[in-house]
Amino acid sequence: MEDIEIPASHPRRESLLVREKLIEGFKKGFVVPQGLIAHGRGECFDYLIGEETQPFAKEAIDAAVAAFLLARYPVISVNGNVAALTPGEVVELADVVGAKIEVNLFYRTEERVRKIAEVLMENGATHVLGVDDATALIPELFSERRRVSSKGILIADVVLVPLEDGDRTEALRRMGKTVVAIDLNPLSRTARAASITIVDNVVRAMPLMIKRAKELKRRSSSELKELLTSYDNERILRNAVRHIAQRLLGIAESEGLLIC
Ligand code: PTJ
Repeated sequence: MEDIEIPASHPRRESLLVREKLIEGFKKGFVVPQGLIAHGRGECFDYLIGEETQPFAKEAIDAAVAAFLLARYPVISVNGNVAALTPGEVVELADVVGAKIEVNLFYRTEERVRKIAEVLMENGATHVLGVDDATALIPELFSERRRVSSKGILIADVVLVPLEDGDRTEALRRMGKTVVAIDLNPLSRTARAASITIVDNVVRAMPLMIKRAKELKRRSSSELKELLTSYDNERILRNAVRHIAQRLLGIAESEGLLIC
């Protein structure tokens, strides 16, 4: 397949460049075809959201960063899509908040795990869990995502799961963990099961998390606790759904597509 040149003036240039990163990861064998489909679903929600980080996502980011800064043992879980889209940001965020990085895949093969760990190392990671040590199992979970490191997700108190499936989010919650999800679909089971849901594109949310982590690091732990206790995920999801519905109606009206 030929590589395409995306003109600087193309109105969808940013979105097309993101697609190219996933396609490159797919060609290198660490993004699964299902990951390309999942991204298409994400793009659709991103279009409805307005392709900009909205206030409900900013509020969730602050709560998520507070949870990470207060955590005893935080872990960032990485899959194929995340490795293709934000490998450098995963490493930098882990560094700023003092988190471990663990590869954890839905469509797990040892070859993909190894390739994703390599991508993270190329981006500055010094240690990646989940490669030869995913020997512990998350109870009551039947996908390959149940395999975790006993030095990582198994013992974590706070886990960041960008682009996650609902089953594992629910299983991690049942284990008493604080689960932070990044998911463009506010209605997904993951979005609803997570403790904190950042309804935003991972390519925008991760850099913003890094920026806020650097700023919030200077706050006292009681201020961070206050950010966390005043956070209400149900309210954030309702705001996200309302935003999408109002935006959709607004666009339809301006295009003359609303009959009543
Ligand atoms: O690499 P693996 O084997 O772990 O597989 C990864 C995928 C993503 C294929 C796997 O986890 C999967 O099938 O995911 P789902 O169940 O399709 O869920 C993906 C969710 O992420 C959907 O709710 C999408 O709307 C959302 N999503 C897709 N792209 C993005 C996104 N959310 C944030 N940023 C994105 N760029």
